[in-house]
Amino acid sequence: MDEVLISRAITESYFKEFAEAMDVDVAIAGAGPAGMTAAYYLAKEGAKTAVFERQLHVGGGMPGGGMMFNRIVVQEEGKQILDEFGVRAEEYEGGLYIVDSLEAVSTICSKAIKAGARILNLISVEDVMIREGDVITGLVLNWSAVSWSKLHIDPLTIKSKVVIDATGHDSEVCRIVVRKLGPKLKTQTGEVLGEKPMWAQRGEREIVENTREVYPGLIVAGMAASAVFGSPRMGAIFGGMLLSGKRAAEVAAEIVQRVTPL
Ligand code: 48F
Repeated sequence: MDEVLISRAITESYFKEFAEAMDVDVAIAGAGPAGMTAAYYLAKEGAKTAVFERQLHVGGGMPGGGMMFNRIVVQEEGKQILDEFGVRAEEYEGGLYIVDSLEAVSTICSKAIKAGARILNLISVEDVMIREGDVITGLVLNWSAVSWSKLHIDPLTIKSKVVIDATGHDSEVCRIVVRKLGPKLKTQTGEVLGEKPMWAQRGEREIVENTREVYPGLIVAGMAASAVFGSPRMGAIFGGMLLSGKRAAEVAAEIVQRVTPL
């Protein structure tokens, strides 16, 4: 067995995928439940989709369940998406279902990749790329290890027809846009309004309404959508994240159609 052959297999395969991810229909920042669900629905419909995840692990806040108990709760609408993924959900009471968070994360990730989405972990989105009219046309990426170790190393870029900010509570891509391009988001103030205290029912309702194009070429999904539009957090109920991911895929597909020359 040739060790160098093993190394060559890994690097050649990886860089082929990375090169393909450099020009995509949809680039997604964050492989939490919202980002991976969006990636699944987009890839399933044939959109070239890449997800960039800062951490070693995927799933964002999902594997940790509620306060480290690796269970999550979904309501009926969220369960329908889990049914489609083949994730088991056991009826609890009050219209709620209980789900093993590790089964959910691993299955959604697997479904997204098998549908054709590329998920690249240990890569951080550190900026956006723009063109005339300040339209967002891609992402600026660096290895997470570079920022963690504070190395002074320039990033690389990828091009996309639309970007989805699925970075969770920090809504990092939207905050970068406000910092660099001014308070021009489609919110009341043009800025990130900031997440409100816990109110699960309202948070779950508003997250889907908040999943939209917040800046030309930029959609916001999942907890980032709640944070950007100033909606309440909802804790360890995850139906809204799945529904928001699905909605983000629909909005992204419309934008891809709009900007793709016939
Ligand atoms: O935080 P996260 O799980 O966001 P989500 O998909 O789901 C939120 C829930 O987990 C939970 C909740 C439920 O009620 O409130 O918090 O909206 O996943 C976001 C992912 O984005 C990654 C981060 O590591 C996480 O895995 N991320 C954040 N910033 C960046 C990033 C960045 N700049 N570049 C790449 N990945």
